Amino acid sequence: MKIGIACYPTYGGSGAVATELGLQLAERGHEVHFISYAQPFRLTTFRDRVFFHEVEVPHYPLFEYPPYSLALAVQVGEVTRQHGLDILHAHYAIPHAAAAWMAEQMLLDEGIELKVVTTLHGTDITLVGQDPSFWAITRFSVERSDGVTTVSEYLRDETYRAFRCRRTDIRVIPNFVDPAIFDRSKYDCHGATLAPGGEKIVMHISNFRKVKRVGDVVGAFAGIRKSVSARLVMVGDGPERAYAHEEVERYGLTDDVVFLGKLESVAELLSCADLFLLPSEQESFGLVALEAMASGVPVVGTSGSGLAEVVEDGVTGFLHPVGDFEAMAESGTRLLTDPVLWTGMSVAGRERAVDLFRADRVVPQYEEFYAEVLNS
Ligand code: GMT
Repeated sequence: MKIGIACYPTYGGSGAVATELGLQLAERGHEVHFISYAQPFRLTTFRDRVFFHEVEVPHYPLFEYPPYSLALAVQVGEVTRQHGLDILHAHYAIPHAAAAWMAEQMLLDEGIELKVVTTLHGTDITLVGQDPSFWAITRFSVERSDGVTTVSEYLRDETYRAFRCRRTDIRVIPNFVDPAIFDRSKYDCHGATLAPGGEKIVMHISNFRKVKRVGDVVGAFAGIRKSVSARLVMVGDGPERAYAHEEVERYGLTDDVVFLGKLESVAELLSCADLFLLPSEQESFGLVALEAMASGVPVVGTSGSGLAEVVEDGVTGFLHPVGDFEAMAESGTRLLTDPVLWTGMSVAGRERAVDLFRADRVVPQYEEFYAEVLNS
């Protein structure tokens, strides 16, 4: 198949999933065309059958808000005409699904049929899409997609609830991981640098948005630190980073916490971790928790959203209600002080990641879905 992928190129779950999916599809013999305003950050080297098409938005004094969605729709049309795309896979509804619909309509006028598959990732449905400025267009573009997937059952149900989508039959296809990359035995751990005194390494990786509740990461770590010699490694950056620093100072933990900023070497870093904390308000899936599990790192996080479909509570980690960082501290302390419990959860996490979420189990589900949509 010839597949176009419209996605965000930046750090963040949807861009990472879109890029990894495209690369996996190319390895399986498909021709893949990424369409975005910059080269996707995980697309670093030349790959056979993989192409990148940049969307350029001209600057014009009248444009206080440059119309990216229009330029994207035009570029999707252009790539379809030039390369004969069969499918355009839009990742994250806003604005990709709407731009894809515009491109589809323009092409139809020329007698060219392009099918659109939209994958909803999370905040496009649970936060941004529900803003009154975007609700109607999100609902419209979801309903007008030829096929729609969500990364969890939680997100599918949330889409039906929040958007009252009646015409749409949503398929759940979970996120995936490459177990050969997320494998702690593969890397020389930087533990000696991150925790020079041999302390346990507690890790958090995110885009530091409000929904991640980085204050609870620090709160849970403060609880763990009372009885465990440990260091907190914070990876990523975003609007709540300054608040996280303030919390670290407030707890008097400045010497025990290191902020590494944005780094791409997530697999390498996870290979040093003893515990992963993800206390988010909600996660439609929690890709980074899956990557931690594949790396043999038990996860302590929140119940009540898609994370519960990834982390098996009591088996591969512990889940607690949102905001209960004291319970998270207790679970984290248990894990870090009981080697038998830790090993059991580390092994179970790796097994669950490989059995249920390995790339070569999940990617064929997209191929089957594309085929269904093309034949519909
Ligand atoms: O908030 C983020 O972490 C970024 C966001 C995105 O779309 O870039 O992530 C969402 O998509 C990821 C990939 O499908 C999921 O693993 C995350 O759970 C989801 N984030 C939230 O639901 C908050």
